[in-house]
Amino acid sequence: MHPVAGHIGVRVDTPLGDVLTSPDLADQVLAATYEHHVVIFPAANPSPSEHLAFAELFGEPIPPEGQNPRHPDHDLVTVFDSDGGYRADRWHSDVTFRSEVPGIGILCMRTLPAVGGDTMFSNCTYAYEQLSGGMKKLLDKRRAWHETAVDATAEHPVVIAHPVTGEPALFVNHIFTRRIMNLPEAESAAILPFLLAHIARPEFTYRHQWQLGDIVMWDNWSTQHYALFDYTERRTVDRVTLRGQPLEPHRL
Ligand SMILES: O=C(O)CCC(=O)C(=O)O
Ligand SMILES: [Fe+2]
Repeated sequence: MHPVAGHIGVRVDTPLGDVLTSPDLADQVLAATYEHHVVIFPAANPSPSEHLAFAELFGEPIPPEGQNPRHPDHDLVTVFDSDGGYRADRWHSDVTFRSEVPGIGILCMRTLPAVGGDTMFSNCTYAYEQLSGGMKKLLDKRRAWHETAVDATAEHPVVIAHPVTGEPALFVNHIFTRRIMNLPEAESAAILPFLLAHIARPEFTYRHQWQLGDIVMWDNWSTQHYALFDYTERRTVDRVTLRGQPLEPHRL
């Protein structure tokens, strides 16, 4: 495994087919996902069935949210197509507007613009670690309200304890988090933008420049991502998302 940035991400050169047939390798990939937050298989180029089979090594794929288009042959594969107006160019974790937050996301690059269309990932465990003791104290026991345009809502701790590693992670994001509920509104309005800017600090991130067929797998509890919209040609990615669970607070 080769680190791709100082604080997040590893590249794996083992062929995806080997992982599909070796439970030991699959265990190592899952452990790497929790340790390094993002795992990349360059130009793996799986068929949609292989993409799904790879995801099933690590958990239970869940159907796309109602508003998202599905693969014509595979109900559990979401297709994000720039021609359909799809963009995700703000920092977020996926589906935080549900109380059960998906644990892992696995993307495959299918149609690549000649330039642009990178995706950035940020390590929200490291981002939390880098806050001052005073700020950590202020965030202790805080809860935040998450919402989508289509009116799905959920409440989560501002700092979660990762369900597998137990590590703390900052868990507020630009797309879905509306406010910190148990702070006066003016204080929430001051603190939340700071936290969102903090998570986006370049030192906490890895920027993936895609090749066709790349697989990128991320821990959706400890990271956020941002798909740059800086291209004009068509871009499509397939995503499989794994079932998660409600998130518990980190305790100082
Ligand atoms: O298009 C991308 O690179 C990432 C899109 C995204 O936000 C996602 O797949 O969850
Ligand atoms: Fe996303």
